[in-house]
Amino acid sequence: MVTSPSVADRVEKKNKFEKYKAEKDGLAVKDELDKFAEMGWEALDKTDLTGRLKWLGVFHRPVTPGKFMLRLRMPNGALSSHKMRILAEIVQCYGDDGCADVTTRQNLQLRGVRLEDIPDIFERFKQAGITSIQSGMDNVRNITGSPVAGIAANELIDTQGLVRKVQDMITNNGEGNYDFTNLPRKFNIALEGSREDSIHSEINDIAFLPAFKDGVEGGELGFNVIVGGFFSAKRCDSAIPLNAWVPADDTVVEICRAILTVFRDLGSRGNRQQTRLMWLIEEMGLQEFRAAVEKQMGQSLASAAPENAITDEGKSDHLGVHAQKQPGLNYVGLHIPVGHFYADDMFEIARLAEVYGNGEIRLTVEQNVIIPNIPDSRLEAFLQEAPVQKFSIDPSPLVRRSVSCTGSRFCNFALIETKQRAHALAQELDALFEIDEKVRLHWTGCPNSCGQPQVADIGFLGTKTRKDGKTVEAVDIYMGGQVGKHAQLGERVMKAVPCEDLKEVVADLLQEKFGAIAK
Ligand code: SRM
Ligand code: SF4
Repeated sequence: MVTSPSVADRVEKKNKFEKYKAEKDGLAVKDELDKFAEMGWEALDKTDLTGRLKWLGVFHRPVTPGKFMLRLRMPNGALSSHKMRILAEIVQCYGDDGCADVTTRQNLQLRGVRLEDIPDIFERFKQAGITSIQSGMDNVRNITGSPVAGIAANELIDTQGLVRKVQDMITNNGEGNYDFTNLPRKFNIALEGSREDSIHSEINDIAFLPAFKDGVEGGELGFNVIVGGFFSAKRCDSAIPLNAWVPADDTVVEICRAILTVFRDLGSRGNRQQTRLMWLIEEMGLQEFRAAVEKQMGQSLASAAPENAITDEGKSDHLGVHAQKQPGLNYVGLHIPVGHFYADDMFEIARLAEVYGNGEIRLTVEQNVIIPNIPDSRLEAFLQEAPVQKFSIDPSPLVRRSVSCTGSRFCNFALIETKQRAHALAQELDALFEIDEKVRLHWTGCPNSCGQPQVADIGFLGTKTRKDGKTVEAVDIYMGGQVGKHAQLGERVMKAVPCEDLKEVVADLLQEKFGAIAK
């Protein structure tokens, strides 16, 4: 148990989530799944149904009663064609209800799932090495890493092994780990291994950015550690430097373990809006927090290399054909409109990965898919394939850069429909304008900001407003989000714009701020 002078005297009334976690740990429902499947969802204890099952990645969707979303874990957004096919088969069982989404944490969520099938699904997962454990509620979310780790020509550190090790430590190799199933709140970790910050690490609770020790180019490679980034309905913040450099070895796993332990033992469990890591860092002060992490690790940390020194400006979206660092091989990024697809699409992606690549598939935080390891000699044939026409490698500019959270179709927090609207608006505006600038559009259905509107050039955050005496769906508009070397969060520039007026409003913004020219 970690202690700290600055938070020792904290007096707080624990929030209601803490009460139910103390009664029964979320992970405990793992042993009750057969019973739950027999009982049926309507007979379940309400807290098990709406709360604890999320510890296993099983999310009841009140918007579609009796149907569940299954959130997986995909370290680095990597999976095999075999896994993709199993996931497609599961989705296919649910007919019109079955579909899937690539998430903003380069992960997959399956939809339409029935509770009675979960024990069988988990058995299949086990055989295939798929896990959904600890992917929701007060747990560490999917750990993100460059989607082109191990294959990018400009890579500095291949993060795949480390991301996997961090996940295995946190989840006990996918079996579930009671050490980290009762954190004060959700937690995000990201490891970037190239000069390009492809996973916008600054919005994570812990992120690792490549850095040469002491800033000496060509010296020992490791990571600078930044901490405390998060979005929430009441407050959004970029991560701040911990002033720590770690080598690219098991020290990464150990510092994650130490920070999680400090957070678990010292983090506030009072007002739920003030329980993310940043609040603890501020309460303790960065120096005391850093010292607590060192104490927990049993070693002192080296000072950070000059901040962000080797991170590039901006970032690519990985769409299109790219030569890999392995001579003669290419990766190809396919655009999945707002990340939404169906069983048939998933089967096709699995087939393409096997026929043209080596069966590997990667997912991006822009909600797209990458097929790596395609030989030069097979590229032409690959590009002629029907799914590559459907999931274009070079979509129109705004469609290409639209990202969206789930929205009201499946999410009960949503104040607006997002995915269809995001895609339709981008299509309409692409038809009207020539746009040279790379304008990234991010949509999110409520202030939780799952669609990250604050990292976008133009961000849309769902709300409601009154128009002509009626309540209508609307958005607050954010602008100025930057990713990469000069990462900064966008700011709200307009409030409660009715969605029905958006086409004109965004058309003006595109012309005034991004040089769009009417066709
Ligand atoms: Fe999220 C809750 C969807 C990324 C901040 N998020 C939810 C829930 C689970 C709410 C619910 O139970 O319905 C949403 C499930 C809807 C559904 O059916 O899909 C949901 N969040 C998503 C996804 C699927 C959006 C997407 O379409 O891609 C993303 C899943 C990522 C994953 O694979 O694990 C997703 N959520 C994010 C991100 C972005 C990120 O991580 O880069 C954020 C902001 C970053 C952060 O967390 O600091 C985010 N989600 C939240 C929050 C606000 C957290 C807070 O501290 O207040 C909530 C609400 C909560 O936790 O109380 C939330
Ligand atoms: Fe749901 Fe809101 Fe997250 Fe969108 S931002 S998925 S509406 S919780």
